[in-house]
Amino acid sequence: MADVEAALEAAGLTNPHVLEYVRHYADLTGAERIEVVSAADDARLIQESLDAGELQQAGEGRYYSRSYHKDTARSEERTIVATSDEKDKGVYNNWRPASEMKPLLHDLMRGQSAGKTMYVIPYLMSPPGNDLAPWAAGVQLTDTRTVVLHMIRMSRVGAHFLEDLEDPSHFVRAVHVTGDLENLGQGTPDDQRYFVTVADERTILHFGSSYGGNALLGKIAHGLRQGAYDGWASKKFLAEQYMLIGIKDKQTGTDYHICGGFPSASGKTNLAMMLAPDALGERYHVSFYGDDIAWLWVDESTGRLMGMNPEYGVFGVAKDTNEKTNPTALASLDEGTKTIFTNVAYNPGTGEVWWEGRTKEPPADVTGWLDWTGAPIADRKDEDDTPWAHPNSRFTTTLDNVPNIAADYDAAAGVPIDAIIFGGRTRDREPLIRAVHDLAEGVYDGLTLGAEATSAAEGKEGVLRYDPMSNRPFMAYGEGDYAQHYLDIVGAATDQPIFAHVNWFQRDPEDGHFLWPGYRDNLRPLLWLLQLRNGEVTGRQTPVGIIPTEEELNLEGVEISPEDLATILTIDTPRWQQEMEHRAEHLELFERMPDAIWEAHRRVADALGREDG
Ligand code: GTP
Ligand code: SPV
Ligand code: MN
Repeated sequence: MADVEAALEAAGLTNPHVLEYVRHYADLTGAERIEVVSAADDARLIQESLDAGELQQAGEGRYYSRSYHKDTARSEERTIVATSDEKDKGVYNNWRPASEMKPLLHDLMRGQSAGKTMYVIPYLMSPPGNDLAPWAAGVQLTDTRTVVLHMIRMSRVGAHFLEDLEDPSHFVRAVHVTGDLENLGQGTPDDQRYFVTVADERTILHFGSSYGGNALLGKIAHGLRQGAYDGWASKKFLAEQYMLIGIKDKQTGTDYHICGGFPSASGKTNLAMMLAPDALGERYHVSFYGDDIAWLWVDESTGRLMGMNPEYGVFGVAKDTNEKTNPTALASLDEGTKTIFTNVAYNPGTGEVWWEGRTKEPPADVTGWLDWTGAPIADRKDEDDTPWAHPNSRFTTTLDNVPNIAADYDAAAGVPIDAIIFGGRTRDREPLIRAVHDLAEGVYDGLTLGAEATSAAEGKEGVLRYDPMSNRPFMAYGEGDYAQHYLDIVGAATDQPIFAHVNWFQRDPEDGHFLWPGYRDNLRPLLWLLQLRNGEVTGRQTPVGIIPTEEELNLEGVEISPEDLATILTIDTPRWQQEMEHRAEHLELFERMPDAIWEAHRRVADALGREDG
């Protein structure tokens, strides 16, 4: 048996509550060795993974990995929030009693680490010293070395984060056991996987995957599900699947901050890494604070709504990342960045990687190229047009590799929030941008976000569904209570942010092309939003918010036809009237939905009704 105490002590981890927790799970899983890791262990662990064949070299200072072919995305069905109070049951959180889930997970994990090392990862999901740091400390246990390497990139890792806690018992206990991936019945009625957050005990128990949000427990499980629950239970904060950016107007010297939620694989990373379009680059600069998670709170001394990114890295979608769409991303995953690629196409002979949309055509010379499953491209039949890379293949890199990282991203204070935006893949109805000044209408708009699901979750791509606040897969407690908590937190701020709904994904009904060029040009509607907030433009009032006039949008250098532009700046009233009926049904699903949200719904529905005149 492993000597837990000696391992922790040698690593300077003396917190007795950590010792008790690690000892418990080392006993339960039967781990043979304990190894406490810190960020400084990265180079050694990389070398060990290379030697063991878990990683391969992808050029100088970059690495390639492949996950088991049935383990390539989050599983929403197998993800559960458990507590001891049935009142926490929502529509989307797959609530189960803690008394049922804990023994079940313990049974699944029992003895699974026999002969293996249990890595102990002390981490912090916030900039050090932040107001919310007391909810940000955690210790992940894992049996998989590449999960450690991902955690080192995605969160701040080191024993000291657990040594200086005000309440030494107040940290998240996050246990990850991979299990025998080849015998877990993924996607069958006999599925053995369980990804459980026991939210009222601040304990995360994930069994049956070594991929992404299923396995890196700081990110989604703590940063979103546990964070959301803690924010509500403490009445102090919101934890949202939001990107967070700064926009500097170099002419006036003003800094703005915008955060916002788009569902998984719908453009947060791309927006956060946005390079201003050439025509606007002299005047504006976009800086990256976060691309996937933001925690929001009100600063007690200034009364302002503040935001920060709890993460330390980027777990980005590879597909369609190229020089034109996202040069910033390419720089952040260049050689020497220690980026880890997962499930892209790989050429072991040359160390090159490739994914759909990296270049227009795949490499012409297929010699040596392997698809994401490891099968040689050269052996493919001519008619085989399956993608070389998995659609949810990703790159993992740290924030300090991101060229537009904000100078103060690591500062304790966080940044004041001027605007909150929602968006998703919506092929019709939703215009380029529509702004909403009223808090309840903004929250209502977020709650009724409808979008196409993506391959970030198993078996869901293209399905149209409501995804409240882009948080559907990460909801931790009842949606009505969530809406009230959101109104309370943002409502307590002295200077209210403006809300907006954006859509980069409207398509031509005939040939399917995207009407808006997107990517770098997405800065334009955001600049309009800030001008609207400043009273510099007035836009055009519609029943569903204020939309820009063509003259107000800075379109210098944009390639778009007049017809396409007119479509994305138009409200299709009959289509919206239909939508309102679906929204009413959607909101009725939730218990304790605040009156203010229903009132907002009725105001919008009435305004649409009046359009018929
Ligand atoms: P998660 O990490 O899963 O939460 O995803 P995300 O929201 O950060 O999505 P990301 O920015 O990685 O984008 C996902 C996909 O959408 C990528 O394939 C992008 O190339 C594509 N995409 C992003 N922005 C745009 C845009 O403005 N227009 C179009 N057409 N595609 C976009
Ligand atoms: C998402 O799916 O929204 C992600 C990727 O950010 S994962 O970490 O796998 O959840
Ligand atoms: Mn995400």
